[in-house]
Amino acid sequence: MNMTWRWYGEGNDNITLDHIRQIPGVMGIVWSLHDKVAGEVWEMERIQEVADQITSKGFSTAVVESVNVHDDIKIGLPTRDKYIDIYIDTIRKLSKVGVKVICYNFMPVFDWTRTELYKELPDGSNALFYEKAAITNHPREMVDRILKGAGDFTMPGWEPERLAKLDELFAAYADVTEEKLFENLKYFLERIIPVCEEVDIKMAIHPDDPAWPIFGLPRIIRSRDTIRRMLDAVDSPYNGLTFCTGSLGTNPENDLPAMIREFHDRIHFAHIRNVKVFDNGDFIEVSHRGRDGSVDIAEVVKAYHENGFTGYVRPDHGRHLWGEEKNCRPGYGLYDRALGVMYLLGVWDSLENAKETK
Ligand code: CS2
Ligand code: MN
Repeated sequence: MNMTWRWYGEGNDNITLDHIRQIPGVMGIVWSLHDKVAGEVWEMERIQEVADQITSKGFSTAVVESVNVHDDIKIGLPTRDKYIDIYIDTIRKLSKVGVKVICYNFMPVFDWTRTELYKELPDGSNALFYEKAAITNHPREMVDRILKGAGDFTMPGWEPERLAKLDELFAAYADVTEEKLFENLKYFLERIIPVCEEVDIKMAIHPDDPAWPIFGLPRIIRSRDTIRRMLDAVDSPYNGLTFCTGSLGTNPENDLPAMIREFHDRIHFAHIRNVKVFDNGDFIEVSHRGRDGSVDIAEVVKAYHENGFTGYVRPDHGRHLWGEEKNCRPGYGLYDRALGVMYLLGVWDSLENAKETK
């Protein structure tokens, strides 16, 4: 288990690399050029600059999250080849600075979706919340609420410029069924995976969050069967997964430890976090501790351990603690994620110790 931490970059994250250095066990930084919108060229100088900042503090640059996929690729428009060429150019450039895994997603229009960013938990902390009944047929309402709640912080997948054209985007996806979206993903993978094999970068698709279709848009990475289908469609170790327990865990029917046991050799990046799912389908993000939510995090770590997992791991989101919501990006405060790192490493180390004393 190779522990990492998502960092939004100098001047774009109140948490510095020097802070992160003090969290025990963190070896790598999960990074990106966060000002780039999907389809834009990534210049080598910019890539090199961030990679140098990261390595100068002793961290690895091995994981990039995300290189976002342009909507034209997801929709399957004729312009998709141009955007796939740009994607390939980025993959090649990233391979020159030690990148080994690229996390991305194939969700139409929205990346993760929530209805509240600062829902108070019984202990007075607050966290991202999803209220099923609040998802109406009017995505505009939800978008406005989320963007307003985030204040000055930019959030990946929530680019205001792109979402300003919501009606056009929805119209463009009108004919994209689940089947069509899957075909478009396959087309994309068939073009990029040979390059990934050549430059030794593994692609790791992030599951849909939440793990069901919303606003009538198809979602294709949300369960054991949909994941199996995607992995089999392009059967290369370079076509792999970001296994996010927070996203897949929104559907209690997903047996996460069983999925890890089945897919471990294709999981290149593990997002580990807990969610508490209510009977009516609402869910809230909670601490990493298993008993605080619906995901048995210790069992999740055990499933990785059993399979000798050597891939990259990060605590995904955290609650906002001790008033930090005023100066952190929603879900990406310092404290709860740092507690998460310690919980995950605590479980891992105890499993390792038990193995040694056997
Ligand atoms: C992340 C996702 O913050 C998060 O929820 O796990 O936004 C993730 O970065 C993207 O889906 C990957 O493309
Ligand atoms: Mn995730």
